[in-house]
Parts: sequence; C-alpha cells; structure tokens
Amino acid sequence: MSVLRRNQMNFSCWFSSSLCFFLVLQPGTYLYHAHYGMQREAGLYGSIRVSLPEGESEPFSYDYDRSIILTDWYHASTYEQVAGLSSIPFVWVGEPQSILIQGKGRFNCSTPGIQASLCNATNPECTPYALTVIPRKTYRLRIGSLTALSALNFEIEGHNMTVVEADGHYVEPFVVKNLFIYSGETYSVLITADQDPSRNYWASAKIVSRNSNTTNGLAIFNYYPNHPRRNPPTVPAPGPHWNDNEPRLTQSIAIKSRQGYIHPPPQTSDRVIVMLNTQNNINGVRRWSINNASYNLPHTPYLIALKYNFTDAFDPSPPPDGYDFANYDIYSVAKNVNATTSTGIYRNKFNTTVDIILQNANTMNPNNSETHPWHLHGHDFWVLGYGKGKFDKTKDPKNFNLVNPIMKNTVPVHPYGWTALRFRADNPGVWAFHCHIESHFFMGMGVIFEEGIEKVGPLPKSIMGCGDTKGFHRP
Ligand SMILES: *[C@@H]1O[C@H](CO)[C@@H](O)[C@H](O)[C@H]1NC(C)=O
Ligand SMILES: *[C@@H]1O[C@H](CO)[C@@H](O)[C@H](O)[C@H]1NC(C)=O
Ligand SMILES: *[C@@H]1O[C@H](CO)[C@@H](O)[C@H](O)[C@H]1NC(C)=O
Ligand SMILES: *[C@@H]1O[C@H](CO)[C@@H](O)[C@H](O)[C@H]1NC(C)=O
Ligand SMILES: *[C@@H]1O[C@H](CO)[C@@H](O)[C@H](O)[C@H]1NC(C)=O
Ligand SMILES: *[C@@H]1O[C@H](CO)[C@@H](O)[C@H](O)[C@H]1NC(C)=O
Ligand SMILES: *[C@@H]1O[C@H](CO)[C@@H](O)[C@H](O)[C@H]1NC(C)=O
Ligand SMILES: *[C@@H]1O[C@H](CO)[C@@H](O)[C@H](O)[C@H]1NC(C)=O
Ligand SMILES: *[C@@H]1O[C@H](CO)[C@@H](O)[C@H](O)[C@H]1NC(C)=O
Ligand SMILES: [Cu+2]
Repeated sequence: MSVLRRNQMNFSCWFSSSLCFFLVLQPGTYLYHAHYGMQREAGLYGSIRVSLPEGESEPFSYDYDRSIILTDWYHASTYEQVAGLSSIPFVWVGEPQSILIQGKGRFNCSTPGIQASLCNATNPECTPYALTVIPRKTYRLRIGSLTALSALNFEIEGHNMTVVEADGHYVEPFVVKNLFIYSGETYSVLITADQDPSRNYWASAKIVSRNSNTTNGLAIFNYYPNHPRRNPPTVPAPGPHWNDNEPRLTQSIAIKSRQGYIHPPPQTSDRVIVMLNTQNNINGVRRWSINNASYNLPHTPYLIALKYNFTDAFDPSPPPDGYDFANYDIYSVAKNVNATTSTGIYRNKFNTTVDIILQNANTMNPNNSETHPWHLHGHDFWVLGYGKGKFDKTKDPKNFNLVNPIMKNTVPVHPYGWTALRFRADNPGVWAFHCHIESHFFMGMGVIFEEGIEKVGPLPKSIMGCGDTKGFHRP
C-alpha cells in the first residue's frame, strides 16, 4: 500500500504493459494490478491511497484510516486455469477454494487429497486477519475487491457502516449493514467501535450472485485490549442468500455523488452504444461476447498499430453498436449460441460524449444470468441509471440521473438488468473496457475504445517488441 498526495505523481496506463495503474486524479482509494494473462489473480496487486493536498480536509471525520483487500483463492494455478479455459472440451475454473480478507482465509483441512501438514490450525498462516480498533473511535475502512470471480457481501457483526467514498469519489453518505462489492471496486466506509468492548466481533465476506459452496471468509474485528486471536463468542453471520438480487440493486442505486462534490455530467450524448452481454460457444469453446463479438487481444499493441499504421494488426471493422432489440429474448438461452471473435475497436471522436448501456441476458444455462463488474481504463464515467429487463431506448433515458450521478471506474450490471454509463472521450489513447472477472475477460468479455490517437506523443522505445514490432527499431 502506498500513500500519495494529489498532484504528487501522475500515473499512466499502457494497455500493452503488464502493470496497469489507474489514472489518479482525485484523492481517494484505488487499486493497482497486473493485466497480463491472469497475473492479477496470482497475486500481483495492491491498493493506493491518494491523500488530500496539505491544508484540505475530507468532508467527513474519522480517527483512524485502514485498508483491506478482499480476494478469492484457487488451489489451481492461473496457468492450469488458462489451459482449461482455452481447451476443447472447455474446463471452467469453478468456484474458489477460499475467500481471503487481507490475504487470509480458511479451508477445510479434512478435504480428501489435502496434505495435512500444509493445512492445519496450528500453522500461524491460518490465523484470520485481525483489525484492531479502540473502543469509541471511528475508523475509515477502505475496502477494495480484487476477486478473480466472486461478487461479495462484506459485513461486520453488530456494526453498521456509512458509505462515504466509491472508486475515488465522495458518496452522499448512506448506512448499510451489508456492503456488496464487486471485483475492481473500492469503497470507504466509516465504522464506529460503539459496541460492547469486552469481546471481539466477526467480519465476514460471503459470495453472492453465484450459487457457491465456498466457505465464507472471516476476519476478527478486535476491540482493544482483547486478544486479537480471541474468537468472538458468536456464530458468524451466514450472510444474505446468494440469489437475493434486490438489495444489491438497491445499493447500486443508492450510490450518488456527495452534495458539494458533484461533477455535473454532460446533459446529452453524441453516441449511444448498447452492449448485449451474452455467453456463447465458439468452435467448441465457451466464450462471452458483446453484441455477438467476443474479444481477442491482438499480438501487436493497439497504440503501436495505430501510430505506425499497421493496418493488418487488428480487425478493421468495429464491433456493432447494438443488437437485434426487437427479437432477441434476454430471458432465454439464445436459439443460436454461436458468435464470432474480434480484435476490432470502437473509435470515438475526441472529446465527444459517449453513452454505454450494458445489457445483461440469460447465459447458456436456463434461468441463469450473472453479475458482471465492468471496468473502464483511462476515464471515470457517470453512472446514469440501472434497470430491470431490456433497456428501452425511448423511455429509459428519461429517468437517467443527470443531477448527481456518482462517477466510478467499475460498475456492476445485475442479472437480467441494464446499467447506463456516460463518459467523455477526452483522454487520448487506447483503453480497455472489460468485465473485471478474470476468466470472463479472458473468455472475450471486453471491448476497446480509441480516441484522439493523433494527440498521443511519440511512443517510448521500451514498449516495442510485441507482435509486428518484434525486432522493430524506430527510424
Ligand atoms: C470438512 O471436510 C470433511 C471431509 O470432506 C467433512 O466430513 C467435514 O464435514 C468438513 N468440515 C466442515 C467444517 O465443513
Ligand atoms: C501443522 O503445520 C505446521 C506448519 O506447516 C507443521 O510444522 C506441523 O507439522 C503441522 N502439524 C501437523 C499435526 O500436521
Ligand atoms: C444499524 O442501522 C439500522 C437501520 O438504520 C438500525 O436499525 C440499527 O439499530 C443500527 N445498528 C447499530 C448497531 O447501530
Ligand atoms: C462444492 O460444489 C462443487 C460443485 O459446485 C462440488 O464439486 C464440491 O464437492 C462441493 N463441495 C462441498 C464441500 O460440498
Ligand atoms: C455454429 O458454428 C458451427 C461452427 O463452429 C457450425 O458448425 C454450426 O452449424 C453453427 N450452428 C448454427 C446453429 O448456426
Ligand atoms: C499514419 O497515417 C497517418 C494518416 O494517414 C499519417 O498522418 C501518419 O504520418 C502515418 N504514420 C506513420 C508512422 O506512417
Ligand atoms: C450471433 O450470431 C449468430 C450467427 O452466427 C446468430 O444466429 C445470433 O442470433 C447472433 N446473436 C446475437 C445476439 O446477435
Ligand atoms: C472538450 O469539450 C469541452 C466541453 O465542450 C470544452 O470545454 C473543451 O474545451 C474541449 N476540449 C478540447 C481539447 O477540445
Ligand atoms: C428461476 O429461478 C428462480 C430463482 O432461482 C426461481 O424462483 C424460479 O422458479 C426459476 N424459474 C424456472 C422457470 O425455473
Ligand atoms: Cu463477467
């Protein structure tokens, strides 16, 4: 974890490089992580705090500042997972073996095939993470999720949390008992240690949105001076039912920009792209697609291809701006689950305003629609609205929140629902927009936006070397 001050450092993001930093503009909580293959899931990640400039203060107060990262953990290596995802027959990664809170989790050591010496309760690595608090003090807890697959519910027994920040933007405060958090998101919550101080409390993280039997992740909310390893006297909360989508939608809708910190969105847009999210079968391999185009990463980085006019480096035709609205039934398994793979990109005129409507649908399993956390590189977007069912291009924009929408960089699209976003194409370059579920992006669930490529300066030599630039030297 590193602490930065605004304006102290400028991060840039080369989509082609293995480490990708968000563009840090605002004080707040951010995540960094690898983006090459599935390296993120293998552990290359962390969180970043951007502090306020000297002399400025936050619009809320707290005594102490803490950060935790939630992840899920697989016993199979990412190499094994990638091999399964690319093979015929397709082998799904499955549910994780554990949920980790700040790198610590649980696993049933009696599971057949597990080496007992590696996994037992006396192993110090098996003690749960303890967050120590002083009675009556208020804590700002910065929670980030970098799960490979799982959507999570996070809660601390007997304590409410006031949500004050999301993805680096101040939120109009609201109180929750359950915080739903999707991969790629960050939240700051305020928690006051105002309960019986003679004991500890469970903090737990449970998988929601998937019917998983992974054991809940546990940590100890430790009231000083109780021993941090003293188990709370209670049974940990079981958490909400995995399939109860309503409270998750309610939380999404509740997240609004804080009064006094509103960045008003452009009131109109220049382009609307509706992105139908479907699960497909392409030549025997399970894939995800946007408007029937399943994304493949080309060998030559787009920035180089575009700057050097390598016209055959990627598919020149852009993916479609929509789907067959009249006839496609989002509630059923598609009649034809075929789709095509594509390396094509969406090119936006520089400084125009673009609306994205994420449209969810049924997967290839009957009566099933999943949650996808979509993450945009290089921009923050305004979240204009969420809805159930099929987005109606005529009616639904009338209910967009154009007054105080939150700005974020990661947002869920809920099962059988839609999510509407708006962004300004004002950051010259090539930017990925993808589902933050590691295996889904690998299976094609992403698109690429380009804007203002002509404004990108000369490329550093260090990024040459891939694809068509193998052995390439700039003249
Ligand atoms: C652990 O796994 C064993 C063997 O599969 C099973 O009998 C036992 O009930 C499990 N324990 C828990 C706490 O899940
Ligand atoms: C428990 O784990 C520790 C650390 O890995 C190991 O040294 C010890 O032998 C294990 N105990 C048992 C009973 O397997
Ligand atoms: C948490 O918030 C709920 C709803 O506002 C309230 O009923 C409850 O008393 C609060 N619990 C605590 C421990 O403050
Ligand atoms: C959990 O579910 C998977 C299938 O989803 C199954 O293979 C596994 O045996 C289950 N584990 C337990 C402990 O029930
Ligand atoms: C789907 O694509 C395969 C080729 O991968 C083809 O053989 C099959 O006929 C297609 N199915 C339909 C329903 O179009
Ligand atoms: C690529 O094409 C553009 C537009 O035709 C041109 O301005 C530019 O000089 C070309 N760049 C290279 C490196 O050839
Ligand atoms: C995808 O393409 C197939 C043909 O390959 C077509 O039958 C199907 O309707 C398309 N699906 C969507 C969502 O456009
Ligand atoms: C981008 O658009 C905004 C709003 O219309 C305008 O204020 C700004 O000058 C434009 N910037 C550029 C570089 O064209
Ligand atoms: C679909 O799933 C929901 C919730 O899991 C259930 O209530 C409903 O009965 C199911 N419908 C069908 C047709 O299976
Ligand atoms: Cu996804």
